[in-house]
Amino acid sequence: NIIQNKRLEIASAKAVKPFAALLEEARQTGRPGRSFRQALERSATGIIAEFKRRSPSKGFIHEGADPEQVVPGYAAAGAAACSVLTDTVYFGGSSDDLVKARKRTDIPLLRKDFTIDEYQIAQARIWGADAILLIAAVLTPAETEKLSLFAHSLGLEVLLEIHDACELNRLCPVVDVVGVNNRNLTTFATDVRTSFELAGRIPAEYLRISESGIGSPDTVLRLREAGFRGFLMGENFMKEPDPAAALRN
Ligand code: IGP
Repeated sequence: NIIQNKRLEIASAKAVKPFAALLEEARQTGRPGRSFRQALERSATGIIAEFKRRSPSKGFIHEGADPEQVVPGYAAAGAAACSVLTDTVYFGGSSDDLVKARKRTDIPLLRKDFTIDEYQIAQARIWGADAILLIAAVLTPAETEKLSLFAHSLGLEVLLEIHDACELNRLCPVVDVVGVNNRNLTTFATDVRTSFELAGRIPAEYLRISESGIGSPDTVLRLREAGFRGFLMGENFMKEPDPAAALRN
């Protein structure tokens, strides 16, 4: 499965470059950190536009898309921040996509991957991310806190993703943003009702975002009324020949 594969990927990366060396490099990557949370607070749109070539549920979405064109296009079209998939096996992304996106834009970038190890967080810093994703469903509360603190030590913010009420107990003060994933992880079906149901149960000190299956301005409006300040949208834009134009319009 995805997580087992991640463990193997991390182990082979460590064999090439040990963690200590990577960490040293990450610490020397001098770059003013952009706040993902603040960008959402200050944005008129709250849109987090995602660069995603394919997905396990949909297969190919836009295999040949160019991050150097799409990501700055998203920014120009008003995205508050962008999310870039770096998983290769399931999502067709890579470190290269994030590095290229970083070269072309100044808005905050989220490294979208299945983060289970500090190693990936140091990589994210080197590749130019401002924030990382932690998925409550695959981490213990202790791991969530440990990885969050490590991210902060490198100047990165943390998006914690939950997808049902059972995971509400994972919220810990060290996370910066809480995302409700509308995708059912077993069936892969999306239903924005998940966000409406969980909205009121997430304490107000967390900035809330809604993720997946958002496809219309009307849905964004209703989610905003329910208290969400960010809207993570991928397929809705990436399925178009010109993803940035799809956001612009
Ligand atoms: C975007 P959509 O339905 O707009 O393409 O969804 C994003 O929420 C989705 O890609 C996502 C995801 C994830 C991908 C949410 N959580 C975790 C990989 C890993």
